[in-house]
Amino acid sequence: MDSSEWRKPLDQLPKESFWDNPLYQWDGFWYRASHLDAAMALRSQYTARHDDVILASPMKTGTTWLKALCFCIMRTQPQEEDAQKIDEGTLVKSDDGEDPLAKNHPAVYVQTLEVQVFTAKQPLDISGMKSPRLFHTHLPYSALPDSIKNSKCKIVYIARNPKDTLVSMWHFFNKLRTPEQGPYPFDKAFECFCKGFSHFGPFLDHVLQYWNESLKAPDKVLFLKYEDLKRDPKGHVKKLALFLGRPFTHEKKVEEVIWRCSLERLKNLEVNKNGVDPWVGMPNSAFFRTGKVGDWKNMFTTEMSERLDHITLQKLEGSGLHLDI
Ligand code: PAP
Repeated sequence: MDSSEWRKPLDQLPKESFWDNPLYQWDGFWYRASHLDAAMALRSQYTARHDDVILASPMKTGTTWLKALCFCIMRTQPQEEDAQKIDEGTLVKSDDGEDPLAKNHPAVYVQTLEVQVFTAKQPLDISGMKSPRLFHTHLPYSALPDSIKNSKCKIVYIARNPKDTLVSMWHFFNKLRTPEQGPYPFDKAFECFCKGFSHFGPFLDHVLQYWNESLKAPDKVLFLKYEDLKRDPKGHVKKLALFLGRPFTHEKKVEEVIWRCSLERLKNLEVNKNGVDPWVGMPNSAFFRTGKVGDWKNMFTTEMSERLDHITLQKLEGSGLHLDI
């Protein structure tokens, strides 16, 4: 058995602090204790189906957007073989015209395996779920269950430039702080991130693992970048649909999916303005902020920017991957 298959008790794992809370290192990555327990349960209990779709991401790189897009594509776009039958009139496409995204946060429809499914108390029974199943995970590629790696199921990954990711993370975790605590000092958050101490970090190792897998198996792992989706949503949403085996045949449909999943629309829906997620008690609104590329310029000093650029370039050197820096 692989030595990384089992983990030692928490008090024997390397420990570091993320914003004054403990993170534990397992097999090269940092986890909160509850995420680590869930990851172990997932590794031992998840059996992939060949038609599962797994979305993967570090934190704050466009997870919610990707969840909405894939959910919308898989709900409204027929699989390739069915599309022809629909055109021929031998199959009736069932689209009730209602948009579930108007009623719930995308996380309700695409659950994160280590947060909502393999929870410490009682894992959900997903064995009876209708195919194709659509899940999400923040776990690094190396920590995924073998059954995901070895089955034919597809993985869609979304990465983002590290500077905007950090700023997005800073705003998000500040929402969990009391007014007395005030925002966590940004320079300390920056240090933490540069050292790789973040949930499921080091960030760049996480990104590189999936990047390398996407090069080895492009039919299995699709690697997307937040900035590319922003720059050319049509091109990338079409690519995504094609990868999922549900290519668009009508331009108008692509535009509709992009609109349904747009930050502007989702952010202003009642459920996302006022709802609270039932799993960790976070307001839904915390997942929708500015979505700006280059928002880091409002927080970074020149020195910070140069230092993180240097770390990024050094880490990605020779990989063929370029992140907007
Ligand atoms: P998660 O990993 O905790 O689920 P995630 O959804 O990846 O969070 O990150 C939220 C970021 O995605 C926010 O970025 P910002 O802080 O820089 O603004 C959020 O605004 C952005 N985001 C959420 N939904 C969308 C969307 N539909 N389109 C574009 N960006 C989005």
